[in-house]
Amino acid sequence: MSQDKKDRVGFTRRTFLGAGAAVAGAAGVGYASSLFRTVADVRAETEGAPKTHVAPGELDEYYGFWSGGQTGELRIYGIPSMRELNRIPVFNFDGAIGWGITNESRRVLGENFPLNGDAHHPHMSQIDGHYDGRYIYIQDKANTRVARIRCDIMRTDRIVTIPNVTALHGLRVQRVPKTGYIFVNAEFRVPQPNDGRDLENPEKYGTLFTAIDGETMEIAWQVQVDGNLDNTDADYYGRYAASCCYNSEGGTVLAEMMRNERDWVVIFNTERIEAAVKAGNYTTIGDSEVPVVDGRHGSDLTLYVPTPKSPHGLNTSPDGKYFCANGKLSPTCTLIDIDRVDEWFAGKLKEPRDVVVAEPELGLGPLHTAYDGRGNAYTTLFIDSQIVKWNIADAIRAYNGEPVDYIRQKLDVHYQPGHNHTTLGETRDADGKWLVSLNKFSKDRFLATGPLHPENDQLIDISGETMELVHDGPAYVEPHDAVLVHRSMVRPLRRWRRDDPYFAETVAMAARDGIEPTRDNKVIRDGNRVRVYMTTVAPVYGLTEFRVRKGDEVTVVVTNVDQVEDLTHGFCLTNHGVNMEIGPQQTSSVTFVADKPGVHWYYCTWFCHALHMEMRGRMLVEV
Ligand code: K7E
Ligand code: CUA
Repeated sequence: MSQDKKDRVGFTRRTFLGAGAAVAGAAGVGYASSLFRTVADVRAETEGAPKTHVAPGELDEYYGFWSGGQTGELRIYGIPSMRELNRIPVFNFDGAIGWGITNESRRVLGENFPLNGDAHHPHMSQIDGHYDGRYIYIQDKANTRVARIRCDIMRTDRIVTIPNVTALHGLRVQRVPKTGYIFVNAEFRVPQPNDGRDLENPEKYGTLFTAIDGETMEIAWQVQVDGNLDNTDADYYGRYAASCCYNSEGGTVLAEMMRNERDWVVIFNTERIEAAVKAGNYTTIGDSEVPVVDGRHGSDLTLYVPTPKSPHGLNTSPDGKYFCANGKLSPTCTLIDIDRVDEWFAGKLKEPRDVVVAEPELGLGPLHTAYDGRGNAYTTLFIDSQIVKWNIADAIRAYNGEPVDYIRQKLDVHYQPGHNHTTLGETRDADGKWLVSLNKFSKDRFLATGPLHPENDQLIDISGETMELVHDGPAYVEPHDAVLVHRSMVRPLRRWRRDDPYFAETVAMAARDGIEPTRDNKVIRDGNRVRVYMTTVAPVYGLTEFRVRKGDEVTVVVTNVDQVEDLTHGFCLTNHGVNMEIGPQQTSSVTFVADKPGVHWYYCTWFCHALHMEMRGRMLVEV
C-alpha cells in the first residue's frame, strides 16, 4: 500500500471514528470501522489494488489473449488493468464487424461453416522459445477446427478442419527453432474412418495426435495413439510434444473412463515421426491424404509414461527441463525430466517411469500449472479452489527422500480454477510478475445476473515471496485459457494496408471490373449480378443511391479511404441482415439477393462524425 493510500485511510478513519480507530491502523478492519468505510477505504484495503491501477490515458504493460470457450471467440485484455480491450471473432458470428456476413470472413470460414465453436487454447507463435508477435492459434473442440489469428490486424485469417478425428482439445505450438508445427489433441475416440462402420465396437474406436504447419496451415501428419488425448505441450528443443490421456481404458461412459488408477502421458518424438513419414511408413484413413503413423504401444515413435489418475493439463517449465502433468483425480503432479526422455529414446532407461523425477502432492484437483521463471510452479486446484505455489527443485529433493517442504503457499481463489497463466510463462522470458486464475464459478463475487453467472478471472501478484490476490474480473463464458504477452512483442497496424491479403481477392475482382476501389464509385451490371463499388469518407458514402432489379445478386464493395486512425465506418443495409465494418483503408464486401422491391436505406453503424446519422443512402429495388 502506498504511503498516500495509508494517509488517506488514516484520515478517513480519524474523521469518522476519532483517535481509537486511527490507532487500530490501516491494516485493522474492525467491525466498527467497517460500518463507516468509504469507497477509498475499501479500495485501499484490497491489498495491492494500486498495483493494478492503470490511470486514465496510461497503457497496460501486457496483452492478455483470452479464449472465449463456447462463444468461439478470442478476447484481448490489458494486464494488469484487466480491461477488456477488444474481441476477435473466430468460430462465432459477429454482427458488429460482419464476421460470417462479409465475403472476406466467409472466405476464411469456408463452405458450410458452422457459426459456433468451443475455443479453449490460444497460443502465440514463437521463435526459439520467445513470442514472435505474428500469430495466435486456437482450436475448436465443437467442430474440430484450428484457426490462426494474424496479430498485425487482429483478425482470423485461416481456419482448417482436421480430418479423421473429433473434438480437438489441447493445442500448443512448437517453440524451437520456431513455430513450426501446431500440435493438437483430439479428445474423443471414434471409428476410423468414421463413416458408419464399427458403431457398436468401441474397442475399434481411436484418436490421433495432429501436427499442422503453422505457416501453410496444411496438416503435416497424424499419429495414432492408444487411449485418448487431453492437453498437450511442446518442449524447448524442438524434439518432443507430450499429451495427457485420461481415458487409457478406451471407455465410452464415465465409470469405464475412471476405472484405471493410472492413465498416462504420451510423448511424441517428432524427429522419428518425420523420418517415418519420409520413409513412407504410414497409412491414410478414408478419403484423407494425411499421413498417419502408428504411435500405439510398442511403437518407437512414442513413449507412454504411466501417470496417476486421469491427468489433465500438461505444462513445460520455461527452463526447458520438465513436462508437468496435472493429476486431476490424483492430488499430484507428475514431473517428467526431458533429458531422461532423451535417454529413453537412446535406449538407456529400463522403465517408462524412469523419466519421472518428482510427484509432489499438491491438493485436490490439480488441473494446470504455470511458472514464474524463478523455479516455482503454480498449480490450480479445482476442487480445493486454490492456487498452490510449489518449488520444483524441492519437489525433486522430496521425491528422492529428502525431508523438504516444497509447498510455498496456498491461496484461495473464487472459485474452482481451471487454467492459470503467468506473464510470458510459456516462454523463456517468464518474468514472474502476474498470474491469472481463470475460475469457473463466481458465485457471490458479483451482482446477480440471473441464473447465468459470469466466470471470475482473478489477477494475482506473484512478484514477491507470497502471492497476492489483487483483482476480480467477471468474464462472459467461458474463457479456459489465456496467454500474457509483453506489449513490446505485439505491434498491430494502426490502419489497414491497401495490399493486405485479407481483402486482396475483393480488390482483384474490382480490378477485373476496371475499378480502383479507393477512387471509383460505380455500379457494374453483369447479367443478374450487380457489383456496387463505393468509397466512404466521413460522413458520406461515395454513392448515395444505387438501383437494382428484384432478384439481382448484389455485391456491395465499400472502401474506407479515410486515413485517420480509428475512423471506422459501417455499412448496414436495412432489412437484409447485412452489416459490416470498414476500417481506415480497408475494403469490405458483402453479397446478398435483392429480393424485396422498394426503397432500402443503408447507413453507417460506427459513430464516425457529427453527421454520422446522415451518413446513409438508398438501394432502389425495381420490381
Ligand atoms: Cu483445462 Cu479445455 Cu484447457 Cu478448460 S481445459 S480448464
Ligand atoms: Cu461513417 Cu458513421
